[in-house]
Amino acid sequence: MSFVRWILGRLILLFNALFAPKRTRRTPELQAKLDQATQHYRLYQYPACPFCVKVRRALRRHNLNVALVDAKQDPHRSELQNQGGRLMVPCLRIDEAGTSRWLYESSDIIAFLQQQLPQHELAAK
Ligand SMILES: N[C@@H](CCC(=O)N[C@@H](CS)C(=O)NCC(=O)O)C(=O)O
Repeated sequence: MSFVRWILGRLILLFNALFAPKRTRRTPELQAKLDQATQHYRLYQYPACPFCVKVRRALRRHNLNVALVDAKQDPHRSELQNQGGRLMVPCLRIDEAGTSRWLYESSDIIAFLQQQLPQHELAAK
């Protein structure tokens, strides 16, 4: 069973690499502004998890530079479990005003990230 899961994981990674979405292009000033906001975010994920791939594809499509951490490795694994409250990926850690917010659910993470985009880009989607 774990072998089948491993094969499926490799297939997901292969298709993801073959059909990678095109990155949104924006001015350096606008990109720098977004990079400033996203430097406070960190995505806890597993490389071959389909829900994580979904979020990583959205990050790429929207050209958002968010640090990725492998939640299988410590200290990330225990941070996610103890501070986030659940060992489930993907989870977006949002560090703001001295506190961390832990956002689970791939669709909610993508919706949150889209809210950070400039209005004109959202209108074009
Ligand atoms: N509905 C969730 C599903 C996420 C999910 O099932 N992730 C798996 C890895 S592929 C997981 O972390 N499972 C552990 C658990 O559910 O406790 C989403 O869309 O993000």
